Amino acid sequence: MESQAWYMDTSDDDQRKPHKLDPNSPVPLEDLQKLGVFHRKLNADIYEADPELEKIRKEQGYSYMDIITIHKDTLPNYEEKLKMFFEEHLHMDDEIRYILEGQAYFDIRDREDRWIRISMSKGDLITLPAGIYHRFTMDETNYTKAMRLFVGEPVWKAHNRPADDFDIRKKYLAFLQAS
Ligand code: KMT
Ligand code: NI
Repeated sequence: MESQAWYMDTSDDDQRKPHKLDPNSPVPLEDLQKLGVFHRKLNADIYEADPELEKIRKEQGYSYMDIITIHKDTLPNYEEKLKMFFEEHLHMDDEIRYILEGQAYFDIRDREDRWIRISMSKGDLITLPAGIYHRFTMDETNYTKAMRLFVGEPVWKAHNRPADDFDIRKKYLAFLQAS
């Protein structure tokens, strides 16, 4: 699969633009995996009855799911929420998102604290590990519909950076050391 992730430039231009370096500096899937980030492709056309998705949900214990449509006409407090999503943060649990329609970007920090941008479009399922610093943005199409998966009762609370004193952050850093 062609790489859908790249190192970002540092320009403060519109967050919805790709922000690729020139020349582009792609990040292979294996490098994402070493950061604990898993990115795979499913068939979103059959998400309502997809045996592959069912299998992943069973194996990973993703008991909870809902669907969020991110568009200015469908998401209450759209601008405010987009601002929150783009604040660098971490969670106490894995963030699992499956893109059903449209597209968007997840940005994650690598071990040298550089931003990697991951392009997500229809069929992409991503798991960001608990404790990783990340953020989310729409791209220039301004529309995405995503499934949110969770182990048990969802906790959406985001802890903005700095959040280095949390055990989950220390645990993630220990994982990086070992991987
Ligand atoms: C988060 O915590 O970063 C998000 O929930 C992103 C938006 S959901 C597609
Ligand atoms: Ni998040």
